[in-house]
Amino acid sequence: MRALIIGIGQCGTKIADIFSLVDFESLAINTSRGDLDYLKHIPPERRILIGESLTGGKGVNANPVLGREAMKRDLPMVMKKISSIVGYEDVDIFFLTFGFGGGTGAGGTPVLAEALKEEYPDSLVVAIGALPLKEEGIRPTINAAITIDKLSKVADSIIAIDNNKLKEGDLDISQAYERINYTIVERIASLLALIDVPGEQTLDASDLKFVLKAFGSFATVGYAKARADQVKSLSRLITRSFESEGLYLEANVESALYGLVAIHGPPEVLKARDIFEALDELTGRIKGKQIFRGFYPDPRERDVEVVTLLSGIYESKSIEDIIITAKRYAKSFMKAKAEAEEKKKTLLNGLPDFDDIYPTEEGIDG
Ligand SMILES: Nc1nc2c(ncn2[C@@H]2O[C@H](COP(=O)(O)OP(=O)(O)OP(=O)(O)O)[C@@H](O)[C@H]2O)c(=O)[nH]1
Ligand SMILES: [Mg+2]
Repeated sequence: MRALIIGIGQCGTKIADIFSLVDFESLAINTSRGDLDYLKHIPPERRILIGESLTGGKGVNANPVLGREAMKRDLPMVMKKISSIVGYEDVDIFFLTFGFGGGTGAGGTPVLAEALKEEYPDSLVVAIGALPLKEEGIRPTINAAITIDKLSKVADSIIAIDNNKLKEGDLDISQAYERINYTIVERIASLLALIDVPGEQTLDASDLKFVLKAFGSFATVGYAKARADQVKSLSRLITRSFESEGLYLEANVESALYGLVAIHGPPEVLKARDIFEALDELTGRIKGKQIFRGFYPDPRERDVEVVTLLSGIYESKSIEDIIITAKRYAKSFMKAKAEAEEKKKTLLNGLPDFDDIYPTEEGIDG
């Protein structure tokens, strides 16, 4: 199972940088030279500055039109770099990490996703994006809504992380971002660590790809962990992994089409009856009724860890809030713009040109 992580924009490259720390192949792309310099773990030759001719390396200031243009202009350079990293061994999944609310990530990610799908038709492209905080205002919300629309047409799945879930703790914003970024990496890394490894009943890359190939709908990764000697009910732990406390997205898990559950822990806790009971319940709850499962008994392990991937989700309050707010704003903005244009036309209508007022000077005509 081979994954390549590509971070776009500041939020995305910060997340990719953590992936690099835990030994994933990662690449950072940004319009801001300063933000690229700030990364700690991705080696300098894997940091790509795009749109320099457009922005002078200073970022795009939350303007996705510039972010899109920067990615388009430098796409040949970006694709060449990716091809040199990919080499002769196939990549199963490209994970694109980014913030939905900014300019570089929101504008550039759909352009790159489309190019990757074209160049690597057998690989999956999965977008992992952070949704803006409500307090950030209308612009990030618009950026997010339009980017969701674009990605839903090119990506295989969109794993959206709702930053509004940050507010549930009492951390300051940068600590809170940090926490959410680590959580994203921990979840995806735990999931990928259980693919293609020997076990009782295991998951392989094709299972994971099947689940994530969900026509640009939403996916979410849940997680639960407990000390083995404190697990009273394995069924409860599995259930907890896919309930909202585990997910960072307000979503109706019952609208999911596919699921994948991986359980890792000491053999005496992984009792077949408990596992099947919990998985039966989950299978019954989700619309698609298809759950892939992997059990990994490990005598050295003292913790029980459950990773749950649900995909094909189309009901999410986090997403709906953004789309509805963006549509409402767009409608009133378009109306205000049309009124302004109409007003200008009426106001200026009937003015003469200079020539109607000033007699032609001798010397101009001949
Ligand atoms: N989870 C998380 N969200 C972040 C982080 N940094 C920024 N964001 C969110 O991402 C959005 C801003 O995206 P950025 O990545 O900063 O913007 P960018 O893609 O670099 O684009 P420009 O700065 O406009 O060039 C906002 O909605 C923030 O809430 C982070 O480290 N973690
Ligand atoms: Mg930036």
